[in-house]
Amino acid sequence: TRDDLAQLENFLNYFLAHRTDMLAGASLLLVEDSPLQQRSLQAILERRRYRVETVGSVAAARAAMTQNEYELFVIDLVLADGESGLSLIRQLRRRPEDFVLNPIIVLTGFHDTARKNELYRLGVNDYVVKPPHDVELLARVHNLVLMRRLYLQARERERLLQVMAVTDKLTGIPNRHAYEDVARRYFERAKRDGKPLTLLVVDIDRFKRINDTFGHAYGDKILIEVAQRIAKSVRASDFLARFGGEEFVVLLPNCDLAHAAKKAERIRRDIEQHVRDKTGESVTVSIGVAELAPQKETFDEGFARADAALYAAKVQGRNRVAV
Ligand code: GH3
Ligand code: MG
Ligand code: MG
Ligand code: MG
Ligand code: MG
Repeated sequence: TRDDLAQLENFLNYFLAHRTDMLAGASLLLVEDSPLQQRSLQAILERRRYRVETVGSVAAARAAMTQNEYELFVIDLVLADGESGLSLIRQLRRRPEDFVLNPIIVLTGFHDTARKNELYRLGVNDYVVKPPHDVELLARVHNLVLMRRLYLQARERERLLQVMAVTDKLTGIPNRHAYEDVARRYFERAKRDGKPLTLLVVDIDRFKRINDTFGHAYGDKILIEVAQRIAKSVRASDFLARFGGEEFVVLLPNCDLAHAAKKAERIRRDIEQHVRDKTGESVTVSIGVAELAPQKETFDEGFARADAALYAAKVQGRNRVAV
């Protein structure tokens, strides 16, 4: 009834007023061959400030789709020259996520159940019989645009959380969580393949003094520099992570103890030469190296040997590599 529709319109207005950012400027592709229908549909949709592009044929729709991304497709079934919107619908339903990413409303004069069912089976999201009522069409359009945007928002949030979970915020390199995961996998692989796997534990020397002398923020800056220096020295197959405070770990697959010690020495020298504090004094690191023995020990036991080597390097005077 008219009252119901007025109420629905009120609701829609309320909804839109509070979710303008969720629906603002949505881009729609209207595939409709009748100029008269084109004008009236466009007027309805543009009243809600949707950006509507209108095409009259399958070919024009295909061309538009290669140029632009659309948040919703409103597709008429019978197009000019006896063409059918079905081929477009099939094209828009190739991947499972198309149902959400390429929502489709079929707009048609047909309203028999068999046809409706066939279209739903093809994966269209909605079906509106012509001539559509403004409010109904807009409600359906809003639902689908909102669904798509919420989905993309959730997906992006999920992606960000996944990255955040494994990244150290300060230095941007993998964090301890990532390290533990990767270490377990590298260790299992080395055990299986019988290939060497070595571990470096890198600890900045007298870092507390840097913080105490120049402040915590300056200490952070040094931490970032050291992380970047180490990152530059390791290969893509090597795995660098921030283990904790001013300690880093590097996993070197297919690298034996002698090579790992050489690599550690290069890292040590590189930092000594290139990382300096405000007064021009070198920032240095001590590095403990251990080749893990996956056949004979657990990862933690191997780690303990690298950590013991690091302790030895500290005791021996710092700024050195110990095996
Ligand atoms: P050593 O040569 O024996 O390793 O001495 P050290 O001072 O480096 O070692 P210690 O473990 O005594 O101190 C580490 C310091 O690192 C203490 C802590 O405040 C600082 N630290 C840990 N995490 C951060 C951080 O994220 N930012 C800054 N600026 N400092 C940190
Ligand atoms: Mg038509
Ligand atoms: Mg310490
Ligand atoms: Mg230290
Ligand atoms: Mg430490």
